[in-house]
Amino acid sequence: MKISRRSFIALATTLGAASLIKIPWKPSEKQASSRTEGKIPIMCNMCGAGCGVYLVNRNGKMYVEPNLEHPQPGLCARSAAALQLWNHPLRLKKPLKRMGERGEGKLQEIDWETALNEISSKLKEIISKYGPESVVFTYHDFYAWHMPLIAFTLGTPNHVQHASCCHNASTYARTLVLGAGGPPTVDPDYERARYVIFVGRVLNAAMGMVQRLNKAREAGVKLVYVDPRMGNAAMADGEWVPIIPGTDAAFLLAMINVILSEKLYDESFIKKYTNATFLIKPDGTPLTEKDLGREGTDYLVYDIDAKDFVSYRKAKNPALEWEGDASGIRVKTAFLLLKDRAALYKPEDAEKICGVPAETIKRIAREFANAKGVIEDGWWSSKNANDSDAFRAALTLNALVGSVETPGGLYVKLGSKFPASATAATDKVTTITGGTLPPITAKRIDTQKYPAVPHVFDAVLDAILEGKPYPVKALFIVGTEPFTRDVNTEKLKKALKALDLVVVIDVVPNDSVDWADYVLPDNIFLEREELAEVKWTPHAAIQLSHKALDPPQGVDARNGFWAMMEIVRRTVPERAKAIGYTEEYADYHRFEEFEDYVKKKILESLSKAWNVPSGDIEKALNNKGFYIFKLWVPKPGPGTLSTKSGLIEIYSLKALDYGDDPLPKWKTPKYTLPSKPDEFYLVNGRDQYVSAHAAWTWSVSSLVDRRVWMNPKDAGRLGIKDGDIVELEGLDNGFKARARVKVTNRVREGVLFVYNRVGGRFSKLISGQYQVLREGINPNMFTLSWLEPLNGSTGLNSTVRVRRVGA
Ligand SMILES: Nc1nc2c(c(=O)[nH]1)N[C@H]1C(S)=C(S)[C@@H](COP(=O)(O)OP(=O)(O)OC[C@H]3O[C@@H](n4cnc5c(=O)[nH]c(N)nc54)[C@H](O)[C@@H]3O)O[C@H]1N2
Ligand SMILES: Nc1nc2c(c(=O)[nH]1)N[C@H]1C(S)=C(S)[C@@H](COP(=O)(O)OP(=O)(O)OC[C@H]3O[C@@H](n4cnc5c(=O)[nH]c(N)nc54)[C@H](O)[C@@H]3O)O[C@H]1N2
Ligand code: SF4
Ligand SMILES: [Mo]
Repeated sequence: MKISRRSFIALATTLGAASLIKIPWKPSEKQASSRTEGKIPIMCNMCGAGCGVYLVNRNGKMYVEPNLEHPQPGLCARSAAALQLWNHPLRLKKPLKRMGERGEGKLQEIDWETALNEISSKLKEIISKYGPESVVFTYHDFYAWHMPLIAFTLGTPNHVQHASCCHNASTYARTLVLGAGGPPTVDPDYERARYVIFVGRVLNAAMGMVQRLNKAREAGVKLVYVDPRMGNAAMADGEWVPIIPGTDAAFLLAMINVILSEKLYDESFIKKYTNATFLIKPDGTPLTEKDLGREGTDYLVYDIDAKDFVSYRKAKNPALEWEGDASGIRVKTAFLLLKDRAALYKPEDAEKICGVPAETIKRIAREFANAKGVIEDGWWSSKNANDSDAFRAALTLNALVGSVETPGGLYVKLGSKFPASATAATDKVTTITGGTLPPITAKRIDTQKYPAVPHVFDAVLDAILEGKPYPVKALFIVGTEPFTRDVNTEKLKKALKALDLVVVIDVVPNDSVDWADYVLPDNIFLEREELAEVKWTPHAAIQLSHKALDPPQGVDARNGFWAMMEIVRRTVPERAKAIGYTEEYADYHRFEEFEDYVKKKILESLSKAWNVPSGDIEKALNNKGFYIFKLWVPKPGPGTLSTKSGLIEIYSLKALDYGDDPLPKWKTPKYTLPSKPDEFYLVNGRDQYVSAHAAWTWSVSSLVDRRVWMNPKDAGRLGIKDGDIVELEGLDNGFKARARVKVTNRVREGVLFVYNRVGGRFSKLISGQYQVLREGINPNMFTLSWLEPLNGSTGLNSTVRVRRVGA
């Protein structure tokens, strides 16, 4: 009989108490034979970055250390605290079932069989009445790769991630300007960077970024942080530019103004790699060969040498600044249109919007252009529901100074060709297992309302509450926390109340546990194997996170992939069978055979795509935890991009298709702006040790500052002292909450700052010393459903009235 990896490891692990603990521990069978004893390669998941680390066992002590050879080595306080999450006193130990009303947090332990059977019988009922599309899975990093397989096998198109609250604004910008995708697809080449501007971005995650920047530091890189508050990195080195929240686009457009009017741009780069030379008609669309009665549909430019309109692919000397008549059509280059747009943002005018002195804007624009700098392309960008224009302007600036695919500019990541777990085409669904299913006819909910970028959860809430475009009756919340993730808490609560089934899969009691009908305890990343892409590297690489530990004693946690597949199988057995998932896997120990099969299929696909023997890849994954298929090297500029023209589109043709403005502009945020002396912007963000997962660990939880930051001038004016208790009242939703104040110069006047996700927790299951998580505020509770059209990016900043209530 084959000894399962799981049961083998189960013999070896017991409950410990801190991150440095003495416990009997052995690497598993497979691990012991293949690599250095006592060091297991892991993909850290203490935040979504997924860095390479090792779980080390030395002299009976366990700890996490970075895998320095890995293309994305991870080293940060949060990964170091991972073992405290593993043996957390509040870890969910058994499945739970709701006993009271939703929101009451009255839950009772039940066994796995009962939980899975009850959930699936409820699902059967819901599906028979409303169809499988009425079931929605919402999630973040955990099982993100698996989710299409799980959802499509059940028959629903609706797997809706967190992205509208995270990166949809910057992703929309990357799509329009570079034809790229989510945040890891583009990033600065930190190693060679000379001048980096971060807009609302903190060097919070390690991701090898800090190490790479260190090389640039030795060469004298300058770092600029545009942010209403000074994060730890800005305090450590660099220049802090305190800006008024929600005005980044105005600041960046003013930089464009300076660079264009002072001719600081890289003319040959722009001509060669961007569509600045395209001729634009009065209706905003580009002039094509067809417009001139010629054959073909290519976009036209004016060739100075040929003195004629020529396809942009063939022009030898295209004009950048040309305006005139093309067979009776008045045309103007995209570059001139950008100039016209930027003319609306003279530094002196932008200063009035963004609060940054005109002289500072000019200086930074000149420094940036002279150094051929890079502006980071944005990660968490759902701040003011107007942020996509800021990132469009940022990408335009990178293009103007020639910083795309060049040394020290932005890179466009090499894809690893990692296959999808399932793909839904119009004729059928194909899965990684080789199985097929009939097509899913229902359209996903979010993209019907927000067509440009998927994963807009607010559209799911609309469907739950309005039954449109069709009813949603069941929600799976998988490794994500809507209460600290999403906007509009009241709407969220109403929607959760209206559902027929709510299932939460997590490792600790997040707040939505109180609203769940069933809670399923998951494995943490140290307890499961995962094959994944290496995200934060320009190179094409994959990694294997090894299963290193079993859950501590007394914790009956199970792999969420198994739990979801079991629910699917029990609900739609025939569909599960069609993709190769059968009843035998109900035995948890046999499930790893299914996992191994999936892994084998992925490796086969990669081996074929890269023409590398599967065995070579597997050997490297077993020994070092990663495999690099291809290295990125800087070039003089980009190759063919996935934009409509294949060029960097400083004038976005895709935006025209969406009916959007082809050029960036600043728009006023949707929340009520502060206008009285006691009214403030409330902004939030992270720092190095702040994350949802780490906030649960004691070492981080006791470090985190749960106070509201206030500038000394504001505090003095309102008679508020450091440590006083204030009440904040949302200007738009009237929500009230109290917190202590930290008086600090690290936040701009008129702005308050808090860390997100570390305070204002409410689950009844939070007990003992972890009750500190209740202190402070949850900034999401002051927001309404402010969303950008097209991409659904939310506004997680808000505005509040402040009142001192005590010392
Ligand atoms: N430590 C840690 N690291 C993480 C994570 C984590 O939870 N913790 N999560 C990961 C994830 S999912 C993401 S998306 C990334 C996010 O990483 P980042 O994109 O760097 O986001 P934050 O770290 O939240 O920093 C946001 C900054 O924006 C500022 N800000 C707020 N409003 C505005 C505004 O209107 N304009 C400007 N210019 N600035 C503003 C805030 O003050 C804050 O300093 O981090 C990843 N890494
Ligand atoms: N106000 C405000 N709101 C924000 C942000 C902000 O900066 N400010 N940031 C936004 C961004 S960028 C993002 S990405 C989202 C993130 O929002 P979420 O997706 O909610 O955040 P995560 O940090 O990924 O944590 C999610 C949950 O995963 C659980 N968890 C940890 N390990 C495991 C595991 O192994 N398995 C399972 N099943 N669960 C596990 C944690 O207990 C936690 O409840 O929030 C967004 N919302
Ligand atoms: S940044 Fe830190 S917490 Fe996030 S994955 Fe990397 S090592 Fe882990
Ligand atoms: Mo995020």
